[in-house]
Amino acid sequence: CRSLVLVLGDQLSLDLSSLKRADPAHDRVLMIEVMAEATYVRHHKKKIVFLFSAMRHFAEELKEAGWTVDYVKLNDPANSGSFKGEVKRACERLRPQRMVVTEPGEWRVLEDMRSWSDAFSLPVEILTDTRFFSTVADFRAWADGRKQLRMEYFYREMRRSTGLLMDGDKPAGGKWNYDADNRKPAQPDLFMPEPKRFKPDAITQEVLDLVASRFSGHIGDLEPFWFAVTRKDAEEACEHFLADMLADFGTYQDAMLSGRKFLFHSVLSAYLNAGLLDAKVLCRKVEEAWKADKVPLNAAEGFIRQILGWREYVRGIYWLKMPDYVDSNALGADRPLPDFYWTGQTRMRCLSEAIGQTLEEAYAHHIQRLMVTGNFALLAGVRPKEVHEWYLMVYADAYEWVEAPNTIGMSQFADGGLLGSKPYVSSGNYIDRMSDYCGACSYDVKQKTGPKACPFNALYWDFLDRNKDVLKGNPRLGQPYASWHRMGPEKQQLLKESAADFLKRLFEGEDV
Ligand code: FAD
Ligand code: DLZ
Ligand code: SF4
Repeated sequence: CRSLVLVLGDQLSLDLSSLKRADPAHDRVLMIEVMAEATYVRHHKKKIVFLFSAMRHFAEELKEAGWTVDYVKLNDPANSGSFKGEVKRACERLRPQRMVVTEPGEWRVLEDMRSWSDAFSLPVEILTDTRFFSTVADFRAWADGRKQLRMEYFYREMRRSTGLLMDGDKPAGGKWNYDADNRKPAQPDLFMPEPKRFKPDAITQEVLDLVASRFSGHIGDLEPFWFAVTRKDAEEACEHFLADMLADFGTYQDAMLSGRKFLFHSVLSAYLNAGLLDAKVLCRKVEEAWKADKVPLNAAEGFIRQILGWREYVRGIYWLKMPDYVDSNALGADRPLPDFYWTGQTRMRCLSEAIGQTLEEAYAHHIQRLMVTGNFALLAGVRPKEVHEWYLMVYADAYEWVEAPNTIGMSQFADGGLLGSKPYVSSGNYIDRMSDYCGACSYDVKQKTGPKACPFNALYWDFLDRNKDVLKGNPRLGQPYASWHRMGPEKQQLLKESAADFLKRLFEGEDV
């Protein structure tokens, strides 16, 4: 063939820049299921099923659109197990004049790709990923020379450049951000919507069997498997969200409820990140829904900010700071990840809920990731890289470009405040306010010290005290440090002893 177009597992879009550069009449598409990608961290079983099934369905979609696709399945006896090995075999088989690929989402894959031209003696063209609103170069230019990077300012630029929710050069409604109207706790409600679920078809069933036999040692429940694996179904899930959930998205964005795994969240991240949904189209649809008076502005703005703001911002930070970023450890945290992250078995109800549903669904919503599992790891002083690998492994939407900045930067403050202005830590009080977990917990959120006290309480103060050299100058932590000083040495000592006692029991493997 003339050009060989490699389409990666998270590039499942007909509008991909590499496909646009090629011609179905002369060129060939290569898609490969490889062991190395499924095991460089041992991904959740559901994540592997989702991706392999979505890849197989996308290959069918490409064929219907007139492309010739070379698809290598994981269990093909000749499969060499890595991208490089499979590209080598494809070059020998198809003798292309050149290769075309859209830039990958992970630094390690880009590094690998950069070696292919020499290794296989052919030009390898690596194209910009136009599925994002901004490019890696745009972000670098925006960041260049700034003393401090903050999402909010980047987001305003993005609103201006895209015109999304703009009224001329002013933000729609007069404010850039409507978070003051959001962040309400939710009440159990029988009529709360649920995300759209889909029945596995024959292709998905075959992948379920493959993953059951080849990845039995990986964590997570394989079934029930209900994710969309085709563009059509992902679009249906999206329409369902727009019609039934978006209106309350902003209001309950930070809420958590026992047994309500999704609340008013979209559960669209896995589809967006794999290419089944287009972020630009989705943001326009949300804007349309607001213009048609179907959803309030706080919901539309809150949702668009997550995608146009946060999603683009974290990607920019990733490419600005890799490869060192994932080794950041500004607070010198050096404890191992507690065992219960792999089982969900802990008496702390908030953690057993968040981890339990993660193992079941390969999904937890943002505030669970940030203020429950992330908060606990940060308070307990867990090595950021171990926390990072856990998040990369357990969520169906996790690729390093989006997961690492969220974990290393936003959640673990391991980059020392490059991505965000303060560490997201809280005592049990915050979790109690935003959820109904504490009422059913074996710990008492109101007690500060002693064996019955909510562990987040003493750990919170211990964290602040332990990291005071790095954190006490942070203007956003002025109030907590002032409260800590007002407590006086005796109370401080009790809190520190309580934290030390809990950490000792935790890492000695006692049932906490
Ligand atoms: P919704 O709440 O419905 O939000 C809508 C969309 O906004 C999401 O689908 C997502 O595309 C985008 N979004 C929201 N918050 C963020 C954010 N902080 N960064 C980037 N995009 C965002 N998101 C991932 O897509 N992959 C990850 O691997 C990932 N790892 C995370 C790790 C940690 C420690 C934390 C705190 C957050 C992480 N996030 C990650 C961000 C966020 O938690 C998820 O995007 C969100 O929970 C996905 O669920 P949803 O589709 O229901 O989101
Ligand atoms: C996550 C993943 C997995 C599990 N398997 C594959 C695969 O077999 N083939 C493939 O092309 N992509 C896979 N992926 C997604 C890649 O890891 C992803 O494309 C890179 O990490 C770049 O983001
Ligand atoms: Fe979590 Fe503490 Fe509440 Fe228990 S009491 S659910 S440990 S915050």
